[in-house]
Amino acid sequence: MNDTIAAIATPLTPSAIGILRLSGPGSVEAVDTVFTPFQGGPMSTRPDRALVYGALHDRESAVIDHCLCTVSRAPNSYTGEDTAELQCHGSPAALALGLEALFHAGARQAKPGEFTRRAFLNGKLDLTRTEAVADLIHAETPAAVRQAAGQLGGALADVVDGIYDDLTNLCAHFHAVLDYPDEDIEPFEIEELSAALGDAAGALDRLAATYRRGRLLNEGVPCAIVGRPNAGKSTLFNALLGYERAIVTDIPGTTRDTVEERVNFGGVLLRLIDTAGLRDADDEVERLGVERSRAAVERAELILVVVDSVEAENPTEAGGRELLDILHLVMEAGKPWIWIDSKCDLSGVLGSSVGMVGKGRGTNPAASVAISAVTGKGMDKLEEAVAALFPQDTDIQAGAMLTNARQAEAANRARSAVERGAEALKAGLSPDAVVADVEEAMSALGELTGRTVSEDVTARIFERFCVGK
Ligand SMILES: Nc1nc2c(ncn2[C@@H]2O[C@H](COP(=O)(O)OP(=O)(O)OP(=O)(O)O)[C@@H](O)[C@H]2O)c(=O)[nH]1
Ligand SMILES: [Mg+2]
Repeated sequence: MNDTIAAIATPLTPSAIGILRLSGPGSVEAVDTVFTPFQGGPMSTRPDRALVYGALHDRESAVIDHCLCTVSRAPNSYTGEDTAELQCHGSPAALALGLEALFHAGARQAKPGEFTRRAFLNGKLDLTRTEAVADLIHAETPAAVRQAAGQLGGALADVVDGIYDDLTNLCAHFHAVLDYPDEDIEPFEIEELSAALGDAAGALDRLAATYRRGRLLNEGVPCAIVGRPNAGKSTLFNALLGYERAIVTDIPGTTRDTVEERVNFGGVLLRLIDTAGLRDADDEVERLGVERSRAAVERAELILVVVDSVEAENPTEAGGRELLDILHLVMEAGKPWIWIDSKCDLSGVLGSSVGMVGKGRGTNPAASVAISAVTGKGMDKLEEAVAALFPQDTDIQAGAMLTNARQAEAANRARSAVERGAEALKAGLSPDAVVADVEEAMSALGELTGRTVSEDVTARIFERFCVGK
């Protein structure tokens, strides 16, 4: 970690501002080589965090920009090392020249996430906070931003550390009793111990339960649009995206393959999946498409069932049968679903036709709305229905949710270990056995925050970062 890294920290596209960033012991010296303040002495004579105006030059000393420079010295910086930043005009070509000049002055190209990795290794951020940095950069909805910002502020680390501290106390008392039998230390009452383990298990349960919501918030809700051929699925898909992504024709069987796109709808990040119309297809390509539609329903967390309201006015027997098959499939998936009467500009339906197939058969839809994807009528009702299914105001504090598989796995492992400890205690096993379980739970929680974590796990975490962060 003793070398100096540099990177362009902003996107490489012409923009108002572009930032060159440095971290490592040679940072200040490197900016002194490439940057000359218009007034006063070099950056090495300037205090931390002062913004200094001057000229940036390339390795041949030709001026390439007028920019601002600031330095923050160890340990009071993002990475905990000496750092410097050059705030230039956002010209990709000028930034590239500036970066090259910094390399010439002794820095090397930073790897993705290397600044934040150094911050973690120097104890500036625990692992939940470093993950929050990546989450914040990738957040696509206001709710995801608030969650990531809360986590960056330590909300998740506080919950985990709270449980960790309780378990530490428990272990410490145990060891005191076991290791110093002659001292006059009050032995643990079994009930007291069992209550403490119960509290920890309850807290870990609540923590583990936040994962579903946290995951959907960060990754988006997989949302399958299904229905019979020609029902208007692709038209709805395009209307939700706001552009003509999927092909729409009046020929049944237009969509052959599933198409997936992300969109923020009603504050909910949806991973919309347009599917091939579900029917008994003779054609091999369509049949494969229908299989994919079924698979999409199985992995969806929200299903939009599109029913052609024009057709529903003159239902055919075959059409009714196909619709029932679709409803069976949807109910088997056991996920929330919304009944959508499409093309209401043509049929004039105002309410919904749910009655037609018998409401109450299996699971009811969470909502039913009549829409016209062409005129936009009813789309606001659909938005409300989706927002109501994934409410943003929950009693979980912003940032105190588990949002990725790594965190959830560690929390579950901690929970199982605590439960095992509680069982062992009930079964009358020796305190040593209980302590071993509690220590295992602590080690799992330590992985969550990064107190105890292996090198390859951290490497995987930082792979998600961009260069310059
Ligand atoms: N007037 C009107 N026409 C619509 C509406 N939605 C869809 N259509 C028409 O219905 C036809 C079928 O629409 P698609 O969106 O391709 O239907 P689909 O469900 O994707 O069909 P497949 O891909 O074949 O399964 C097209 O001619 C659309 O223009 C609507 O809200 N109003
Ligand atoms: Mg289609």
